[in-house]
Order: sequence, then structure tokens, then C-alpha cells
Amino acid sequence: MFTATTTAPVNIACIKYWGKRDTKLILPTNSSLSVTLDQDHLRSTTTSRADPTFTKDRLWLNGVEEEIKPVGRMATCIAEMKRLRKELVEKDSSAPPLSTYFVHIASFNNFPTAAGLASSASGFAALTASLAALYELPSAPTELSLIARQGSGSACRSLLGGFVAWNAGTLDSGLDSHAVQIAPETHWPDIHALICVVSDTKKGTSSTSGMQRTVETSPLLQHRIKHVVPQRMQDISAAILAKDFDRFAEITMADSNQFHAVCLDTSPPIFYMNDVSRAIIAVIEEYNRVGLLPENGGKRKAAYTYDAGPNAVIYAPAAHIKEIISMIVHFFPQQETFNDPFGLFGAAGVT
Ligand code: 2P0
Repeated sequence: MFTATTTAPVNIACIKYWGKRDTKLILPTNSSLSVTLDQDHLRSTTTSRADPTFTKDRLWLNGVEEEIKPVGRMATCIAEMKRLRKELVEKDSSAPPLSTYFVHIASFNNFPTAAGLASSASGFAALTASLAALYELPSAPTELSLIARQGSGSACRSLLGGFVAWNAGTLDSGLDSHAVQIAPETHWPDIHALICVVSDTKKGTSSTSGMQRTVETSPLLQHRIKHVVPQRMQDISAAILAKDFDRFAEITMADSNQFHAVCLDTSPPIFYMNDVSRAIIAVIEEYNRVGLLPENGGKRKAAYTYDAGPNAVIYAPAAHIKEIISMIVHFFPQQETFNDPFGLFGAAGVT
């Protein structure tokens, strides 16, 4: 019996991925950049097992068996990992021929699935990492990111810690569409992420179908791809390397807002934020307006960002976290407005 267990954390994008130029290989229309949260809070844990007695590949998500569709994303990732194992065995004939055995894979999330909290990102990253461990592959995270990407685009970024860019790439093969680390988690440990769970129910429009509709119908997306994201990728990378939170926050909030504008520019429009999400934006904007006054230091103190769902992620330096939590709890008393069965509200993912 051969078995391996690994975990992979959630990542939260500051420059959003939204749109594919190749839906099979999962090649994006623009580069993106995210922060990988630390392993303690939001993560997927995946165990893979290969055994000559298994009669087919099988998968369990949170204890429930899911079908592995023959030409689906899961099957692609498994096949790609078996191909790498086969290559390894061809070089070293003493290595057991694990790629010829079927695998059983069990994955658990410690947070609500499909609530806009990037479960597919950590899920496919953990799957790829656990098969890499099972097959004892020497591959670097960037190399593995090429495979995780084919499970779910954003998954490629969860294979690396800290601040991670997914370069869109230009090749039709997708071989240059991979994740690279801009800075490790140790570079800027002062940044914290507050996850405000506004709703933990499954979202209405899946990212996969939503972004395709945007590619087909939104003129704003074309402007974003050509004229906005390339400069933002450079600017936010520079802000991260310089630990310039004010600039990091300015770009992160602008990009979240443009991503949701692009959703609204889609036909029919897609709405991911709700009234509570928008009210949190108003609170953070006001907090920053006061912070930007010369007598208060002239800098932004927090940055909100929203993915394909209503939940807010607030990035802030450690010094402001307590104040932000009291402010959010004051304006949004949890019993009344938050359904927080997982106790995630206020959980700081420190990177
Ligand atoms: C991101 N999102 O960059 C953006 C921001 C949602 C909003 O990546 O079709 O689940 O599996 O490649 O990776 C969600 O997209 O989509 C996503 P697929 P995925 O984090």
C-alpha cells in the first residue's frame, strides 16, 4: 500500500483571474496575483493511495464519493500525474510502477465549500501535491502548478506560499502559464487577512460558467485585459516588494471593484456581492478616508477584496486588525447579520 497526505491553503486574489482563452487547458485571459493564506485556517487536506488491488480511480470529497468524469478536470490531473510517475519509472526501473495502479483519493476542506472561498483552489492544489508526494516526484511547485491549473485555474497559485503571481503566458501549449512566487510569506508577515463570512451558502453562478459568459459578452473585460491588468501586476508586485501597504491596498480594492464591474458588464449580469458586502466596502472606504487625512498619517489602513461570492476578505497590517474587527462587529452584529457556523469570522490568515 502506497499512501501520501498533504494540505494546501486557500489563496485570495488581489489581481483577479476572470476569463479563459483556452477552456480545456485552463489558460487565462490575464495574469493574476494572490496571497496564500497560512495553513492554520482555511485548507484542504488530501490523501492519495495507490494499490494494485484497486479496480478504478475513486474520489471522496468531505466524505462523500464523487464521480470522476472520464474527460473531466479531475481525470486530467490524475492522468498528468501518472504520466510524470511513468517518466520517473522509465528513468529508474527500481521504482514501483505506481502509475499502473488505480488511486483512491479523499479530500477534506475545513471551511464551507463553494461559498466563494476558493475551495477548488486549495482542493486541486492539495490533490496535485498529494499525488506528487505519493509518486515521489521531484517536481518544483511551479512545475506542479501547470497541472493544478488544469484542475482549476486559481489552484495553480495555492501550490506556493506568500505572494504568488500566475503568469497568463502566451503559448498555446500552456507551458508558460504557471505560478511563481513574488515574495515568500516571511517577507511581509505583518499583513493579516480577515475573512468575513457574509454567507456560507453555495453561490448562484459558478466561476467557470460566469467567466465564460463574461469573455463572450463584456467589452469592459477586453479593456481590463489589455489596458489595466498588465500595469497593475507590475505595480502591486513593486508594492509587495517595498512593503508599501497603502499602494497594495489601493490596487487590491481597485481590482476587486473592476472584477465586479466586469461581472455587471456581463450579459445577463452577474451579481456576487450583496447589501452586506457593499456595506462592508463603505465601512472600509470611510476608515481609509480618515486614515488618509494628513493628521492621521495619510495612508490607507485596510483593503477589502471580494471573489465570486458575497464574503469579504480584508487585508490589513497587524496594528489595525483589532480596530477593524471591533468596527465590523459594531456595524454588523454577528447574531443578526452573519451566519458564521464555522467560526471563521475574525480568523486571521497570516502570511
Ligand atoms: C481569482 N476567482 O483570481 C478569481 C477571482 C474568482 C474571482 O479564480 O474555471 O474557480 O476552475 O478555472 O479557479 C475562480 O475561478 O475557475 C477564481 P476555474 P476558478 O481567485
